[in-house]
Amino acid sequence: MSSWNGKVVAITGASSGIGAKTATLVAERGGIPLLMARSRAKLEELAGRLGGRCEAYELDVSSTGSVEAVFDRVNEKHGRVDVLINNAGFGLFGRFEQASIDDFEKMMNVNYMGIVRCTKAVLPHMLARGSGNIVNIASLAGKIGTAKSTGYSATKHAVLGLTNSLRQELAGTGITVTAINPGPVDTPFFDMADPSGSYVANVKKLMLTPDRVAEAIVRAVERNRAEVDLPGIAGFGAKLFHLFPRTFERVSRRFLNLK
Ligand code: NJP
Repeated sequence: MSSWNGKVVAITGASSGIGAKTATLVAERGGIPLLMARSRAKLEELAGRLGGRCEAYELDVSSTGSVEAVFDRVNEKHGRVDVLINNAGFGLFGRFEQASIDDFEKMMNVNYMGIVRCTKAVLPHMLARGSGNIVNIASLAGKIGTAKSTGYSATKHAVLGLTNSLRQELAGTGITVTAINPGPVDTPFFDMADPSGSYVANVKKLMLTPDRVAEAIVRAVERNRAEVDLPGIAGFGAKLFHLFPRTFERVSRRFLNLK
């Protein structure tokens, strides 16, 4: 029997891309995916397709009230969340001087504060039960800065700081904390991040599929992995960057300026 069988799995950003694929895999393995995002119609359509015990919850992770109300309902109904997959997020690429303060605030409020809000909503219950998995979808952008990504990259650096610190705090509690760091993934993310399509054209050949990222998320939970970089070779690049940052920046300048 799959280790997902009967597990209550809350997935934010489940109306599209990586979140929707992850929900599909969880449902296939016998888990109970709780699909969360703002687009109710998309969630209901996916829940209908997945069938079984899948549920849809309209959720805006940028609102503390919305997060508290949704997780209160979940706790009333299920009494627990076994796995929280903090996946909701978006990016707006552009040069620093052209990006508005509002863009910086909105990305941080969803990508980083959204994770803070959802994690706060489930953690007390996980601690009381002495078990749980928290998975944060960060990014390779949380490890290496690239041009036109000052706002987005900062949110993902923040997510990794949170993830690594929380893992230390929760050691020995029975709760695991995992970071998933993909490179570019072929999802509707780029409709907003790269409306001109120029970045997508530059990295099209390197793009991961959302299925591959979803598989990695599921496997990371099954194996209690602390962190997964995708693809692995890009993770090696991130390690080189941390060892030799200035040399790496010099040698990889063209690659770090594809947006
Ligand atoms: O993007 P997309 P991905 N409250 O646009 C939801 C990271 N990542 O699957 O609310 C609640 O298909 C939105 O739903 P809706 C990325 O940073 C990506 O690629 O209905 N939900 C939708 O379901 C993000 O953290 C790439 O509009 C909110 C989902 O988020 C995660 O992967 C590379 C929300 C976004 O689905 C999933 O992105 C990488 C809110 N306020 C990391 N705002 C990549 N694609 O290249 C948005 O390294 N959502």
